[in-house]
Amino acid sequence: MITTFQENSVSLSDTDLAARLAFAETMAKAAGATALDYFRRRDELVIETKRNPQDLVSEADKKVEESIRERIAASFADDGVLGEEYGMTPGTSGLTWVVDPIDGTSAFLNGMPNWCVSVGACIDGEPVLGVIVAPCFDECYSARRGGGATLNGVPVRVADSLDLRTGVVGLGSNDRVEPAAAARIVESLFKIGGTFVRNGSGALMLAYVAAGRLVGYAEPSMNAWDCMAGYCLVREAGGIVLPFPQNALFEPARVLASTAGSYAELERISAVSPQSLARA
Ligand code: LIP
Repeated sequence: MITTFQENSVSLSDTDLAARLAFAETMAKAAGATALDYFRRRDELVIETKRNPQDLVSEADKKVEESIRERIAASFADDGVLGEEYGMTPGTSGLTWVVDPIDGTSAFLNGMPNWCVSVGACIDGEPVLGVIVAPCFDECYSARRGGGATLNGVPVRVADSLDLRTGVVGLGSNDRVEPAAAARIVESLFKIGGTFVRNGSGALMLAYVAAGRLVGYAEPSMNAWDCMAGYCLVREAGGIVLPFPQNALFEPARVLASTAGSYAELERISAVSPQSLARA
């Protein structure tokens, strides 16, 4: 069955998306190799801070995003691109790539392996492609809408047999969230007998939800480039996600993803008031 996603009077067929997925996998793996080279030379990197001393960026982030943008421009010049380091470049094809060149920058710059290259793509704000490459683990998570999700080419599915008491939840938070609100999420999870991990890469933890390693992921305020690839992966692996605001890819928003069985409870546990957001 040929599925066509109508958007902005431009239709992208299954075949179109499959071609972009193959391109995205090659591109993300090449970007991952570049990032890994920087990772091995990280002591040479000039590190800058953004919003605060925990919000870091280096030449590696910028050069990897530049390499991704060059490849997209060479192959799909009419596509739009939204990247963490260089913002929005509008396109006319109806598809926008949503890219975090190095997600888990803090882990990366502190010499830890839990970082990844996250390449998503949206049509009308809806994720239709997702590739997450974790070079230190030699893992490539990949999905397109309607095509299922894979890890290194092997199909994956969310952990339907687990719940918040038997599985592990990924949590994220940062300076945009009132500390007490973030702590309440942890407290609520512990109170029901759950537990959590936070590895600093929301994209990689969303990939872990798709692969059945985490039962869910929640973060009160996260950027589109951190979550769009992971959202496509989780949906295609049989999970549920909280849709990202379609016309507000520039603004951080609440992110939630899990198995169908745990979604309602994780939504309740991880809810925070609007007053506890946007501190920065
Ligand atoms: C990170 C996100 C993570 C969030 C961190 C940071 P970065 O992205 O993946 O979910 O909690 O504060 O924003 O900055 O490493 O690309």
